[in-house]
Amino acid sequence: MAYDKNNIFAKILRGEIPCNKIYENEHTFAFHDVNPQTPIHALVIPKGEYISMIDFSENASETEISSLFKTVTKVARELGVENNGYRILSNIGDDANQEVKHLHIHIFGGCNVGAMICRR
Ligand code: DGP
Repeated sequence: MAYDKNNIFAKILRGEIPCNKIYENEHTFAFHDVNPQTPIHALVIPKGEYISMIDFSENASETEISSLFKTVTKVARELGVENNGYRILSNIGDDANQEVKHLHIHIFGGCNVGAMICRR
């Protein structure tokens, strides 16, 4: 599958769609999820064109990879969820119902986020 430059997060990165930005640096961008599932629900994405964690881990530079994970930790701290805890999650592909085909890591917090997997 080729990266779709018109996915919603690519448009956010280009400033074509507004978002509630939390933080950015050379390689990463963080913003609030438009449809929060918990009191704190943030998204951290690489600025590079990576579809999922598979693409990212195989093709991103070491700097991009470390930057993404350091940003997750930084954003969680800035949002005040570090002490009580939070969950990070990344949906990869169809069985995970990945809606936006640009790698993103969800940060859920601000409450007890419940069981690890909700089976339906
Ligand atoms: P996933 O199912 O893991 O691909 O989650 C995609 C998330 O992206 C979902 O929680 C809603 C969020 N989202 C979709 N469109 C927008 C948008 O335009 N702005 C923001 N901030 N979040 C969005």
